[in-house]
Amino acid sequence: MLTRIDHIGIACHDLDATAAFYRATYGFEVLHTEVNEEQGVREAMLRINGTDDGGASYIQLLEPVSADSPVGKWLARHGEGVHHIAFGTDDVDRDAEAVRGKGVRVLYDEPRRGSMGSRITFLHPKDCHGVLTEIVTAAPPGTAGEGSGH
Ligand code: MC0
Repeated sequence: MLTRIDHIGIACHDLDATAAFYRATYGFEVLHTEVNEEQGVREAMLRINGTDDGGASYIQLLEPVSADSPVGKWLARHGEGVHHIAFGTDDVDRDAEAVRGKGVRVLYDEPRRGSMGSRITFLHPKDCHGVLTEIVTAAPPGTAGEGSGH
């Protein structure tokens, strides 16, 4: 069951400058940074609040590592802005299959590695009224790399 907004992913040209904006404007601090080569991003997670299920909600800043990555292509066409939303669940495998059964294209056969050791999959934006949608199960407490990954 999808129980929370895990994060909102925001595409940006300069991760450090964008993080500085969020810090100076709202007081949001970067909890974690890492490079995810498979996804083609350098990313920063800004924790906004805890949630009822023990999880948390984040702003995720995404800087592409190459022009032909999903975020690089998105930036070239649309410029900076909201790239995707991610719903949190305790079981991404189960919920991805449930969504697939409703005729929505799930982009991965098996969930892949996401931020802070999470397991993630994506739903095709053309099947979701134009919104690239992610489903994510956070790593169990104590197993994720909080702090700077790379
Ligand atoms: C592309 N489209 C989008 C979109 N990206 N629509 C809404 N939101 C987005 N973010 C639309 C394009 O405008 C285009 O529509 C159509 O989809 C095809 O786009 P394309 O540029 O030709 O690209 P494709 O088809 O090669 O790839 C699109 C697809 C890809 C969504 C399949 O971007 C993908 O696999 N995304 C999932 C992975 C990802 O985004 N990783 C980066 C975040 P028109 O109408 O113009 O034809 S990594 C992350 O978030 C992590 C690490 C984490 O959360 O832990």
